[in-house]
Amino acid sequence: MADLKSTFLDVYSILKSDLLQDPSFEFTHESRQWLERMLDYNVRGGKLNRGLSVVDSYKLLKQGQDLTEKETFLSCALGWCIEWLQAYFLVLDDIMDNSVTRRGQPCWFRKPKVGMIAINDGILLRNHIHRILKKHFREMPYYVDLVDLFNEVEFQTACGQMIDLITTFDGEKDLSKYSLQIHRRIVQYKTAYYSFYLPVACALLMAGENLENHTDVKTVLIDMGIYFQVQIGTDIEDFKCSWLVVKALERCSEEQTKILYENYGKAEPSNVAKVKALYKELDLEKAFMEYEKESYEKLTKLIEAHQSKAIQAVLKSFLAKIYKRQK
Ligand code: GPP
Ligand code: MG
Ligand code: MG
Ligand code: MG
Repeated sequence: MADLKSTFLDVYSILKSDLLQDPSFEFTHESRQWLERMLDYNVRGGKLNRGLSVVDSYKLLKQGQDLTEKETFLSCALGWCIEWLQAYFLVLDDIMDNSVTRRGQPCWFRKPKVGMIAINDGILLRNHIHRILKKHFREMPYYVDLVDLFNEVEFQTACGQMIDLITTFDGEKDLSKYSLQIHRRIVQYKTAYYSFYLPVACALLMAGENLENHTDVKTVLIDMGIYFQVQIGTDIEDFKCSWLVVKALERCSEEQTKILYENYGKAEPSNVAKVKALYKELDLEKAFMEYEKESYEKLTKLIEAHQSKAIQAVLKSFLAKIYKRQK
């Protein structure tokens, strides 16, 4: 594992140096320096889970066969394309959300001398994905499918971001439009496609599969992605449409609904504390544990019904990673 990560990071250095020498642009020392700093801050700085899972998934699809050097390089490069995609989303999302920190550091647009240049950096990060694909995958029979996949997933994520934004900031704060259904749609489009489906879809394409034959795999992964967000989404201060708040709304008495309306989406610790106390009163922890158990059992059944053992192994490795997070 430590070994895979260092291989993965070596591939980053190669991809970065390609981009810094891209023959379609005449770099100056200054522009090359800007780009390198921007990439190291936003792309390399992540946890790399999504990217590494392309390599893991591809290995599992190869059923223990050793990967050739080229296969290792290409699966790492695809993993990095997902990391680039995520960096692009997060750089822009932090501006839209007016966030302060990301991964314990200032958001990129908060850095001195960056500001709104971060918007263009986001656009560049998006373009880099297609520079990388063109350079390393153009000759592959699955090149067109790969380009199409990245475009589809980007489109779905931007639509998810749209419904997140228009639900969360609709002039005034209105909890009455929040429901499990809207919560599900937001997290499905905003994170599940690019975080869960995309890595496996990349590995499937590399293994020569046709994605149209794998809609069942997509369904399972999207469901896992939704569960993953339920697990981590709290966001009381930001007035987010989280699973917890919609579950709370389902269970509230009139009196409790009033407390929720008065305190949800406010930054003051006393308001947040009142919402948390209400969650406790409503026993949301138990509701969550029931939901978790149900979804785990449902997903396990779906996975075990799959005809391919190799694909079962890929899906099970995802399942194991997310269901042990909080334990
Ligand atoms: C992060 O969601 C947003 C995305 C991953 C998608 C952004 C898409 C764009 C087209 C820009 P969040 O704001 O809920 O997460 P965080 O708390 O990490 O900012
Ligand atoms: Mg955000
Ligand atoms: Mg956001
Ligand atoms: Mg958040």
